[in-house]
Amino acid sequence: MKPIGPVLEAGRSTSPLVMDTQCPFCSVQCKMRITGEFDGKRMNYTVEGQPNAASEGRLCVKGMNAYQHALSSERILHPMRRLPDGTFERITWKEAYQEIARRFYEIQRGFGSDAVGVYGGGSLTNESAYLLGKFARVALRTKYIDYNGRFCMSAAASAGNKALGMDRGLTNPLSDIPLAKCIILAGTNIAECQPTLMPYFTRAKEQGAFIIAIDPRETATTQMADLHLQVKPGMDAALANGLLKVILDEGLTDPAFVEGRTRGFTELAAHLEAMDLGVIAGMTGVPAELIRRAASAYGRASTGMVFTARGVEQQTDGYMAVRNFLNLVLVTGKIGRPGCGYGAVTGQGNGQGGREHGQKADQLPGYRLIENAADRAYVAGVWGIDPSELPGKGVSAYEMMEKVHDREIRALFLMGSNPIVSNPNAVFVEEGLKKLDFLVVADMLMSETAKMADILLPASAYLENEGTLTNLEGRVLLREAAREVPGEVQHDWQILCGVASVLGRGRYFGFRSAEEIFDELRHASRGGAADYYGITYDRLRREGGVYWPCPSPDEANSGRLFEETFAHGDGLAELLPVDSRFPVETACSEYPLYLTTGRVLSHYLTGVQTRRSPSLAAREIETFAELHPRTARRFKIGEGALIVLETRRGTMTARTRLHTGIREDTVFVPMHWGDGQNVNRLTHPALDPVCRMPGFKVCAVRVEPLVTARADDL
Ligand SMILES: Nc1nc2c(c(=O)[nH]1)N[C@H]1C(S)=C(S)[C@@H](COP(=O)(O)OP(=O)(O)OC[C@H]3O[C@@H](n4cnc5c(=O)[nH]c(N)nc54)[C@H](O)[C@@H]3O)O[C@H]1N2
Ligand SMILES: Nc1nc2c(c(=O)[nH]1)N[C@H]1C(S)=C(S)[C@@H](COP(=O)(O)OP(=O)(O)OC[C@H]3O[C@@H](n4cnc5c(=O)[nH]c(N)nc54)[C@H](O)[C@@H]3O)O[C@H]1N2
Ligand code: SF4
Ligand SMILES: [Mo]
Repeated sequence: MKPIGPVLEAGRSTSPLVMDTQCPFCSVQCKMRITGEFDGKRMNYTVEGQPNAASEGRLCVKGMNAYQHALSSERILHPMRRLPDGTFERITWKEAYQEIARRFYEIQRGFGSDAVGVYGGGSLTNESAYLLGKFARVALRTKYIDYNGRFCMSAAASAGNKALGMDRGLTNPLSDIPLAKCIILAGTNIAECQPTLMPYFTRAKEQGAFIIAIDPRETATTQMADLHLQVKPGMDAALANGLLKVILDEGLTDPAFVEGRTRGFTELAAHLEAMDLGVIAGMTGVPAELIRRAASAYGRASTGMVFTARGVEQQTDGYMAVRNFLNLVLVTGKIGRPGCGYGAVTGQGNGQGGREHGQKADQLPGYRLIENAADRAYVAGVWGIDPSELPGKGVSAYEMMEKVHDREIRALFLMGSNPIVSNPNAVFVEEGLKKLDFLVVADMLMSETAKMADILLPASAYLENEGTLTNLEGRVLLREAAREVPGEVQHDWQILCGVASVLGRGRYFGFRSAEEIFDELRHASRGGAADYYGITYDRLRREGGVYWPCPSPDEANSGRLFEETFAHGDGLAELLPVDSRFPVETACSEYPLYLTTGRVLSHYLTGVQTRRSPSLAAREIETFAELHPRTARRFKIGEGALIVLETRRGTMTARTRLHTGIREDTVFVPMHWGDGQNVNRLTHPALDPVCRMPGFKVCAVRVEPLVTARADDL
C-alpha cells in the first residue's frame, strides 16, 4: 500500500508517489495513473490515462483533476458531532457508534423499525451498495431504503426490464458504435458528460454514420450531429411517436424481427395509425419534415443504435418515453447484432452496479425483487435469516423525503449523496431534513446535507477504497486502493459493519475486506438477472473487466445481449403503445418559459467534489442561466446580468449566458451548485407513476432582472 497522500504529508515525501486508480466521476470509469512529485516546496501532480477497454486510455478534464478534491485539506478526517450552534466537535469512533446505536434504538423503540430510513448513492462500490441494502434490511430491519440513482436511471431501468426483460445500460459493447450507420442521441450530452466516449462516435461518422441529436438546445454533442431535432422540453414520447409513425407509414419496419422476436405489434400499429404527424410536429416543436428525415434515415440504415439519457428519462413520463424509443429499436429490428442496439447512458461511476444489488426500495441483490417470495427466500438463505424477517418494499427517494416531512421517517442514515441539492423541490426537502430527530451522514467532504448531520462519519475516497464498479456497458471493473486512508477515515463498508455491530447484528456483518463482501454478493446475485457469480477479484485482475451476466467462473460474454432471445420467459420483447402527453406543468402567462436542467463539462452532480478542485472550479465558478438573446430582450435582460428565476416552488438567482442555440421558450440551468444557486429550489416534485422519477427536465418558470434599473438602460 502506498503511503498516505502528499497534501496531508507535504514536505516529507521525496520519492514519486504513484497511484493507479479509476476516475471517481462518470460511468465510463476511465483508468488513470496519478504521480505526485515533491520539488522541494510542494507536490506536483501528473495524471495519465491508462489503457482499458472503454476509454482506450483517454481522460477528460474532470479525470485529470480528480486528485484535487481527494487530496484536499477539506477532507473530513475524523468523526464529528454537531453542536447546537451548528459547529462540529471532534469525537471518537466509539462515541460516534454508541450515539448512533442509542438514538436509532430509541427512535425505533418509540416509532417502529421503519422510523429509521437509509439513503445511498451510485458512487458507492458494488460492495458498499450491496452491504447498504443488507444493512437496512438486516441490521436496521427497515423497509425505507432508496438512493440517488432513482433520479438517474429509474426510467430507463424500468423500461428496459419491461420491454426487454433486463436492464443493463448498453445492450452492446462500445466497440459496436463505429459499426452503426445511423445513431440517435436522445437527451444525451455525451460530449460533456462522457467525453472520453466521443471518439467512438467520430469513428462512426468517418465510416458514414448519420447522427441525429434530440435536445432543446445546442450542445457540443448536437454540434456533431447531421440532424438536430430541437424538441420542446418534455415532449420526447410524442416525438418518438412521430418517428414511429413515419417508419410504419413508409414500410421501414423489419417484419421478420417483429414477427419472430416481439409481441404487441398489432396494438402499436393501430395506435400509430390514429396519429397525425402535423399534430405531433405542433406538440413537439419539431417540423414534420425533420421528423420524416430522421425516421427515414434511421429506418433505412442497415445498422443503427439509439441512446437515451436524462433528457428523455428525467420526465414524469420518462418510463413511457424510453419505452417509445425501445419501440423504435424493436420495430426496425436494430438490436442483438453488430452495430445495432439500445443504450441508456448510465450516469454515475457505479450507476449501473449501484442499482443491481439492493439499494433500491423494491430490490434485493442480483436484481431480485423484495416482493417476490422465491427471491426473498433465496437472499434470506444467503444472509442466514428467515425470509419473514425481511421487510417489504419501501418508497422511492423523493417519497422518502415526503415521509421525512410527515415525520414518519424520524432518523436517516445517509451514505454517498447530497439530497438537499439533488432532490426536486429542494426547499421542501430541506425543511423536512431539519425536522429529523437524528441524521447520520457518511461523506468525505462537507456537503450541504452533511452540514445538517448530527453525526458526521469520515468516509474514504476512491483513491483509498478498494472495490468493484460496473461501467455503462455492464462491465465490472476492480478499482484497487491506491493509498492508505488519511486521518481516522474508514471505508463505507467498515462503517456499515461498525454500526451493525453496535446495533447487535454484528454476526451478519463480520467482513474483513471488500473482497469478502464481493464473495457474498456473488452468491446473493447467483441465478438473478444481474448474476455476478462467475466474477472474482482474481479474474478481474487477470482480465481487466468482465461483463455481467456471468453465471460461471469459466465463462465470458461478448457484451452483446439479445442475439437470440430477450430476457422475458417467452424470449420475446414487448412493444407498447405510448401516449403523446404534455408535461405536468406547462408554460402559462404567469410562468411563460420552460426551465430545463443538466450539466456542464467541468462539474460533477451537486459539485461537492468538483467545486473543491481549484482547476475545475476556475472553469465554472458559479451557476448560469442559458437563454436565447430574443428571449432575453423580451424580458429586458442583458448578457451576464443577474436574474431571478421563479417557479411555483421557489426562486434562485443566476447570471445569464445568451446563446442562439437554445429554444426561445426554454431556459437551461446546470445543477452543480447549492444554496441560493440550487436549481432544484425551482423544480417540480411530480413523479413518474411507474418508476417514480421526478421531472427534473421541465417545469414552468418566469425570469426577471435582479436589478431592474440596469435593465431599463437596455
Ligand atoms: N460533466 C459531467 N458529466 C457527468 C455528470 C456531471 O454532473 N457532469 N453526471 C453524470 C451523471 S450522474 C449522469 S446521470 C449523466 C447525465 O448525462 P446527460 O443525461 O447526458 O446530461 P444532462 O445534461 O442532464 O442532460 C442531457 C441533455 O438533455 C437535454 N434536455 C433537457 N431537456 C430535455 C428534453 O425534454 N428532451 C430531450 N431530448 N433533451 C433534453 C439537455 O439540454 C442536455 O443537453 O452524466 C454523467 N456525467
Ligand atoms: N435539477 C436536477 N437535479 C438532478 C439531476 C438533474 O439532471 N437535474 N440529476 C440527478 C442525477 S442523474 C443524480 S445521479 C443525482 C445525484 O445527486 P447526489 O447523489 O446528491 O450527488 P453527488 O454530488 O454525487 O453527491 C454525492 C455525495 O457523496 C459523496 N461521496 C462521493 N463518493 C463517495 C463514497 O464513495 N462514499 C461516501 N460515503 N460518500 C461519497 C460526495 O462527496 C457527495 O457529497 O442528482 C439528481 N438531481
Ligand atoms: S469524468 Fe468520466 S469520462 Fe471523464 S475521466 Fe472521469 S470517468 Fe472518464
Ligand atoms: Mo445520474
